Amino acid sequence: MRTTVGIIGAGPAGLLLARLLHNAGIDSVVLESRDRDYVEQRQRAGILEQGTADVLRAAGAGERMEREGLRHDGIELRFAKKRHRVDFPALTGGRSVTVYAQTEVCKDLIALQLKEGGPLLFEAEALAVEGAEGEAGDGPRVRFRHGGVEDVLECEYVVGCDGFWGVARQAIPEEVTRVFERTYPFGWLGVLADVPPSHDELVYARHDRGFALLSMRSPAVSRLYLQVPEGTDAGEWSDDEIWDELERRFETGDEWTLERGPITQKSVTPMRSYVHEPMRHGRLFLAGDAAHIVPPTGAKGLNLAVGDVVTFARALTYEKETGSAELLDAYSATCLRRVWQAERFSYDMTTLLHRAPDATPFEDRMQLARLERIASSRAAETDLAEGYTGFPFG
Ligand code: RFL
Ligand code: PHB
Repeated sequence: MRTTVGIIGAGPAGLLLARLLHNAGIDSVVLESRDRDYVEQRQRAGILEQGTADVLRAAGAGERMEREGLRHDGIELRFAKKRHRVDFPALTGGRSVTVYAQTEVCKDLIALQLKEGGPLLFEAEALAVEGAEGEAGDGPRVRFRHGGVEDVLECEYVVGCDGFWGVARQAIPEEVTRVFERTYPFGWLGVLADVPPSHDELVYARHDRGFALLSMRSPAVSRLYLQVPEGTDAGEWSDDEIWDELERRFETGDEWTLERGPITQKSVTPMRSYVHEPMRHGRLFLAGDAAHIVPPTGAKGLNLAVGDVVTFARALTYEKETGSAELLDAYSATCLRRVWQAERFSYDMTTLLHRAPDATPFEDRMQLARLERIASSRAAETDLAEGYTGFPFG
């Protein structure tokens, strides 16, 4: 098999990249290790930055998002029983975000790819990327296994969109790699519940017992998260215990109440910050979670993946049109500027709202002071709103 761009992974990064390249007249093959159902059902992100929604629309993949996505003009911060709304359009010159689940983005992109794009192979596991440093013609290659048979995909370029546990990154020699990493001593217990969300915007709550988040998948389905100790097993929590704890952490001084409903899914996500530099080695490029991870508190992961593949598609289109590799050569540096801003934002949001197991009373007061600052200073609030609605693509 031979193609211009070999794409490993059919998460949002790989699927959107295939779509962008197709629209630019560049062929690609997508290899995905899991089956279609798994990829379409995996519960993850829920918030699209305005720039991400614009990209999906421009790529011809925004039709259902337009109909079913929910435009959100703000979030609520909850702390010390108080509620503070951050008004995005007022603070950012009109920007907002869209609540539209990653599962739905993937479903839409898969349907388009199968209808009019290049090959998308499910249950095709990439085993290794070889020859990344070679010239076109003698590299790079992806060795993969599909239907029990090993095969080779010959490419001009390979883009590793294979997430944090993928194989693409391993093809970059250690001598040229720098890894920046931080883990957190807590995770998120996430639940999906068949009950209308108890607030019409997302609620981020800081509480002495730990962080809680109220989000949603639709007007009828709530998505809720609780900070739990690192290593917690979701099975340790009964449904009643989850609702009781959510209720405590979302407490307010007014009449607000949390509606309960049947919990249909429960899982724990660990939290990590991670950046792999550089994001390119020869003809191998990394995009999305394959290159960087953020803790989910700022809702940045999916949006960063979109920024990377937009940058790559533009750079390759430029090379095809002009013969100049200038933008491809700038790929890693261009993406990393935005990546580090999102890392900073996600780190700030995480440390602002979570209670570390060894937090001191001084640190508790610092968190409350930071929150009070956001609630009382337009400058501090604008900084949050700009970060949340998204940093510009490079
Ligand atoms: P993905 O989605 O992990 O996709 C990688 C794909 O590669 C496949 N793969 C391979 N295929 C072939 N051969 C191999 N050897 C392979 N190895 C792996 C995998 O099966 C998979 O299909 O990475 P991608 O495309 O970079 O997308 C990144 C996003 O999925 C991720 O950043 C977000 O989900 C993070 N995230 C959030 N991001 C947001 O922007 N907003 C949010 O609100 C948000 N909330 C979240 C989140 C992530 C969460 N979890 C579970 C980590 C909430 C949670 C709870
Ligand atoms: C979600 O709806 O899954 C979600 C929303 C906001 C976040 C993280 C996750 O910050």
